[in-house]
Amino acid sequence: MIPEHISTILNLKSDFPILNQTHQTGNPLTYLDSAASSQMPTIVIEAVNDYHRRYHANVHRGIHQLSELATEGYELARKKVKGFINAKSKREIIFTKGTTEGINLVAQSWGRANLKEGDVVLLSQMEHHSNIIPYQMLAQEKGFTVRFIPITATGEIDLVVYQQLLADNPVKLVGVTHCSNVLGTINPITEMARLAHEYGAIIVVDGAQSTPHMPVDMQALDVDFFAFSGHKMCAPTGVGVLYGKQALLEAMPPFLGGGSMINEVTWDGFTPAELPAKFEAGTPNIAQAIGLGYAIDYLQAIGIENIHQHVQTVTTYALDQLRQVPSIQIYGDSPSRGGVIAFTLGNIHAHDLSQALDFEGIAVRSGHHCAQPLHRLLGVSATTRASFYLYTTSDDIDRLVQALNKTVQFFKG
Ligand code: 7TS
Repeated sequence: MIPEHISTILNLKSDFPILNQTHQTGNPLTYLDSAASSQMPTIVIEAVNDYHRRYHANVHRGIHQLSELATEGYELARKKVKGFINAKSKREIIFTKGTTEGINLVAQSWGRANLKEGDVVLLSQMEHHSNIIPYQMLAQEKGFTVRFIPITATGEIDLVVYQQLLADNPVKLVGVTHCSNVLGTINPITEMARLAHEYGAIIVVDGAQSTPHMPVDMQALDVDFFAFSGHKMCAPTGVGVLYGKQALLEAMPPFLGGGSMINEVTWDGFTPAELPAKFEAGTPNIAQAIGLGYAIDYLQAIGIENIHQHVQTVTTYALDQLRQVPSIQIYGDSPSRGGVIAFTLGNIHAHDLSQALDFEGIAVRSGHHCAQPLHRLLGVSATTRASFYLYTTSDDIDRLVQALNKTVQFFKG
């Protein structure tokens, strides 16, 4: 069972209005799809509403009261992000639409300026499509090679082979996820960054699944770029962050062109604005960024270490319980793992399984989870994934396990 003190610290369902409703089946809603999108606490929903009701206006443009309030709110959110990830400066915090846009920004800006034929971009076999395709797209144009670091039988990055690949190839960029959205593996980023730098490469980290769950400290990790999404950490969709070391961002060309990202424009050309405006062309997602700031307040009030501990405990409990379900196969067995568990159940198709779970009021995700090459490597076309967050309780896990047992019986009969 989950130790009493943990479930008492994080008994947070009442903060999340969406979780306090009944599923159309009449069962309680059991939300186990937080790795896709987490839910928002009242404080975030209210903050976004408050912006819409009281100070909706464009930022960095007007000298009227509403615009100034909106600018203050937006820039305060940037300050909160800076503190949350321990960046050195607010200039290193670029608001994006999400992780996908952040990685595309790095590929299209840093990559376009620095990668050429003969170079190697080194990714891992457990990457989400958003950390593969931006480099494949650019490679088609520039002629560099994309290689993949293999993973071990337990679903971990093979550090020996990683070092070998760095030594044997002209690697310019390492792109790796901090936490796999399928296997749950938490990768040793500090060590990987140290090795990348030793061999003269930069490292770009996909923090979509780690930032909501554990302390991410840019100084301790010493990574060059780090991207994450608001909607997986109690904030709305449509906002994310790209952190980049200031010197790198300063040397990079803009990604998108338009309003706000310039110093001066003439018929003949333009000069880009200072950071971070250089990378924030057009009207940003203001309400969403303000919501992200409040989500950070909420996570910090609970304590990111407490959240990490809670999710670890829930995940360990879930693994113990799930392993007892007949014919289950769980993918990923790293001792260092986050709150996602992907599995198959005999030869029941993943989509049928999630449909059966939905009939019980349980929300999980089925499919390849935007990691098709990884699924091919695992020898399956689809898995079912349960994922947990700060509001997940042992009751949620018990309902999942009960429903899985029922499904096994149903398909047997
Ligand atoms: N990287 C990882 C590791 C992810 O899990 C996701 C989203 C992304 C990048 C992309 O984030 P976005 O906010 O730009 O879309 N992953 C998932 C998932 O696992 N299920 O739905 C979305």
